[in-house]
Amino acid sequence: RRSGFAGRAERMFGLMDGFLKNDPWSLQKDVMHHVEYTVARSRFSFDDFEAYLALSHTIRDRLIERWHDTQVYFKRKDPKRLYFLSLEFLMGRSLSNSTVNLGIKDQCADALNQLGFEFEQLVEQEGDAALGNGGLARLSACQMDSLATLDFPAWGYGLRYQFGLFRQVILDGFQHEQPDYWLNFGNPWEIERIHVSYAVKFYGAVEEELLNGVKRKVWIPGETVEAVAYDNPIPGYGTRNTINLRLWAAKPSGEGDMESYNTGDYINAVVNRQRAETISSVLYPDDRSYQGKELRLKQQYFFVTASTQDIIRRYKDSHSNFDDFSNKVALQLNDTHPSLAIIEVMRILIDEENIEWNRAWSIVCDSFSFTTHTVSPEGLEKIPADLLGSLLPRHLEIIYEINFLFMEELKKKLGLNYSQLSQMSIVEEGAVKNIRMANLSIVGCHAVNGVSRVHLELLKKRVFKDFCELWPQKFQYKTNGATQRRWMVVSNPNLCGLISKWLGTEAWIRDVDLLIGLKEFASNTDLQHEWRMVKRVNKMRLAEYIEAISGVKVSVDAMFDVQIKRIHEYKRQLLNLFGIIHRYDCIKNMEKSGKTKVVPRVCIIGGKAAPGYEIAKKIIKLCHAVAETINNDPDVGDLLKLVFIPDYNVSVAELVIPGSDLSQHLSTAGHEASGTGSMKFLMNGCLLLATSDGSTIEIIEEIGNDNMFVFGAKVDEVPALREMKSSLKVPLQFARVVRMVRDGYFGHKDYFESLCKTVENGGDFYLLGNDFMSYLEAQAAADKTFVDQEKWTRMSILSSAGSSRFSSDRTIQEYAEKTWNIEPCKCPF
Ligand code: 4GP
Repeated sequence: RRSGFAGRAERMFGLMDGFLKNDPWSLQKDVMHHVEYTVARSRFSFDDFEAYLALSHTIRDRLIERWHDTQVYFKRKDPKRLYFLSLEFLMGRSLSNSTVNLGIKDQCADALNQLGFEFEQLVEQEGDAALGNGGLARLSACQMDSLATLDFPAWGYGLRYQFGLFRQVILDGFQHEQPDYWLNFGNPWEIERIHVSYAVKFYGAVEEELLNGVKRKVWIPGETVEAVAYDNPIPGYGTRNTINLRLWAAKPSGEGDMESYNTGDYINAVVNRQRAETISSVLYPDDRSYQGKELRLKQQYFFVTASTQDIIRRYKDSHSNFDDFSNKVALQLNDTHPSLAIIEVMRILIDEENIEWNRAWSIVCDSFSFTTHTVSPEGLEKIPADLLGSLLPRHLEIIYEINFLFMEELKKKLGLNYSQLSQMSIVEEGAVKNIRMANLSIVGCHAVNGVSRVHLELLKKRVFKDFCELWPQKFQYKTNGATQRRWMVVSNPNLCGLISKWLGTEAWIRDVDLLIGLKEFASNTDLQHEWRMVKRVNKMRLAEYIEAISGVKVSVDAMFDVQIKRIHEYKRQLLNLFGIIHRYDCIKNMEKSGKTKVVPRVCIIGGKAAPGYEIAKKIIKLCHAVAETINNDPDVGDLLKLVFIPDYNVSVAELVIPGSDLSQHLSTAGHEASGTGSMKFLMNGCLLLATSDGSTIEIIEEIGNDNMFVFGAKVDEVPALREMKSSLKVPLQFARVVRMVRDGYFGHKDYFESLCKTVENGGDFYLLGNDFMSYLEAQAAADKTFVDQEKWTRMSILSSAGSSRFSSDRTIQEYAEKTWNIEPCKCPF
């Protein structure tokens, strides 16, 4: 009956854009409806936040409609689907992005204007969905946008943390962490699916059972909770396709109710059950460091089992056996965080679906692929075997079995080379026995991807050397990308208008290769003039923001020089600060006449430090201490300002990037797997000052060395420099700035001592001293170019023109063809 109705509806509405209309009048009517009946405020009196909620519900209705059409169509066509498993998604705000992708932003703005509201102001009412830490998490969000836009039949799966990444509050220059209550005022962008829920089992024991004469393992759990689905529609741009990001929340399970209540301890029983919710309560705020905590493991398994149960249920809805599983299902692991999915699918196939081991294993290997985001072996996740065995006893057995078979296979190939066998083993023996999640992922996946070309080279040479030699065909790379929809269209509408005007089309928003067309106008004085005007307006907006948050007034004639990213020693915010101190010192010691030649700078730094990362927190404090001195020094005035932007997140980036002239990417070569911030700056015509590292190497190839400021040791040079670092001569300028900090020029002498130590006496692991002079030269070149505004603007236009390779559309297209083997499935109505 349902399909009959669907067929009729399709005939009735087939050529129409669904039930809901998108002209300003219809939108306005729907907004008023939601004010009155959803937000439950009088239509004669509602404020900006209530208007935001009503508008969001209006958009959400349209998203749901498209979502339904897309899912019905996918179901009918039954294409191979991609399931993207990630423990982190940094989605940011949804309102602006959704209206852009639905192509109804102007209509919404009109509708609101007539009601006396400003669209841009309502956008500001929305908090960020910050369910992730940094690069890896924002990459997932960009890739979801590209998957939807390119019409791929994909689903994202993740965890619906009640508290996202902590809010960074700065008190007296020190970082303090506060909880992110992002769900407190409701979230109009999600759809709660009470009926889509799965039981999640923990602890207990494994027993053997005889079923029809066959021995079977049965896991008797000690605790059961429920995973409930929350769907977040992800609209594509210029298509009706709207895909799903399904996030799981933990709820107490209905099972066992009677038993606990009968004990008489009713209150305790209820309270204990409520504890189930803690599983999805908080995001771990560390990137690239793993502590083997039980809660983290619970989160991983919770999200993995709910997702795989859901995926298998969907597969079984239209298939009677597993013969076609790997032709219909691609499972992508975003880093090792979801790698228990390999074991979970194995467990379901052998224990619940009674599939024989070898067949199950080949289904698993054919379906799974994995992307790693790290360059260092220390960054790889390990889980203590004891912990895993107590929480997931059956899974540990399966891991041991997989490892046993893998070791047997290896022995045949490598002989009894025990050192190599132990390196490659999934189980790390030692005082504490650990499960190496990366080794498990490599063994259980048909493809392992790095996130830039040099990243793959490093994996081959260092991190996964033995595995690369064993299975060279498994290892590939897909250079990361960022979506131009959010990072250009949403965050820099003026620049987009200008680009479309000069290209004579908006088609580049879907077909990003068209951006290269800007190249031929790079020297055109009219374009250059308009280009500078757009930048100036964006800088004014940023200057207002800076004044509002810090009280510091900055001049838009100065060069806006930005470094925004997580605070890490390898990202070398400290190098930036040392450069700023050097600049300050030079200005202080300059004659008056010399000062007229100084290019004024506004240095902007933003980023969060992991709560337990002491050195990173000291870097934040140093930034504030230096800013305090510089910004209040009348000798310096507008020649130099330093501002720390607190609580850096996606929306802050959307404001800062379009208003930047120069952006810094300073990682010690060989440490940044890819880097995606640089791509967003590039798209927006900000010049890059960067080391040859990660994806920057490919950016240099694309736009040329002379269109950016490259400095520092190269990837291949770093290991030798590190060996020699205790004998390397530190430049005087470097020694001087470090001494200024050490001697208390910026106060807090004792507090900064350990920070100074990280770069002194041969301890300079990240080679700040080595790269310092080259860094200053690059900075001087940037100053010199900035004075020549024509040249600067030309380089800026060429940066945008050359950015198309760094769109996540390109990344996703490559994954689709080379790793997932999926094809577009475009919803026709
Ligand atoms: C980051 C990498 O550090 C960065 O180079 C890369 O661009 C990004 O992933 C996306 O691939 N890693 C993380 C992490 O964010 O948590 O390991």
